Amino acid sequence: MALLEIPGDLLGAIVNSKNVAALTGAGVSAESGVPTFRGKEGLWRNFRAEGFATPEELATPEAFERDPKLVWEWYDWRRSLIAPLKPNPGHMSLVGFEKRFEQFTLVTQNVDGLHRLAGSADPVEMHGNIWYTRCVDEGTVRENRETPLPRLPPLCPECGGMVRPHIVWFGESLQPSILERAYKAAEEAEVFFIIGTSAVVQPSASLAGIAKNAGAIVVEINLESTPVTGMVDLSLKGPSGVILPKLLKMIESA
Ligand code: BV8
Repeated sequence: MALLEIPGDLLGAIVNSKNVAALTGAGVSAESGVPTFRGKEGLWRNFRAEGFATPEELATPEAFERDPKLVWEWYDWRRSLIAPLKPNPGHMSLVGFEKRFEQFTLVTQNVDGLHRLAGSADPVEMHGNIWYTRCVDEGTVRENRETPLPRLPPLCPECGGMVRPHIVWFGESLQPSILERAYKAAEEAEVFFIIGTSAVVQPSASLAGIAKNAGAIVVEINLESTPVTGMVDLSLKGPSGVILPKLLKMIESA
């Protein structure tokens, strides 16, 4: 297969790295059929919810407070959409990275669970996981893969109270332990990959800059340029499901 245009010295540095990290966004799941957020056929556009100017407003605690059933309808719709989908070669290649590099940390903004399904051992799920619910009163987190959900909003099997998606909404802080793992990975990486993300959501988008400032080689894989493209050492334009397998092959055969 035709390989990628990577300067020899950069490829050498990647091959010889011991500590590598990657941040993924919705673009990595796009080739599995999961709609991205901000693309033309993005999730934000395709869910018409009266009373909400943009679906992005749905991903907030205020929306849930105001209309938990509507917010759950959006998540139930997305869960049913994602349930039959499978990891793509991009997800599988990142499992290959995990096996190839001595220390590899996968940080993801994606909530679809496809990295785990592909076999990634312990992805840092910055924004939570759509297959988990959290009891609003007790805080208990449970896995729930029912699609469609029998009742909206679903109730806690323990206390009968309401449960919410175990997802980080806009305006909500990320779990400190999750943030710590992500910052540590960015600070310690010799090579930091930023793959399939529009790099606009904080604090995830700041990880590439943290890695760069700590001396890492930063590599972006995306269909288009993003706010971080200007500062990366290498920008590989194209679908991650095509580029990542080629990159892994080059690294393994170097
Ligand atoms: C927080 C959950 C502290 C819902 C999501 C500075 C500091 C702190 C906060 C902020 C700040 N500035 C702004 C904020 C507020 C906010 C924020 O970042 N707003 C943005 C919009 C400006 N951040 C927060 O609120 C965060 N909380 O910081 O806590 C705090 C506390 C209180 C008050 C203030 C601060 C919480 C952020 C979490 C939000 N939750 N989702 C849900 O998912 O159901 S974010 C949402 O966007 C998704 O989770 C998604 O993961 C994330 C990022 O989107 P992408 O993954 O990048 O997807 P997108 O569609 O945008 O782009 C796809 C990309 O892939 C494109 O570039 C495309 O070209 C590319 N692509 C497509 N196909 C392919 C491909 N690439 C390769 N191959 C392909 N085949």
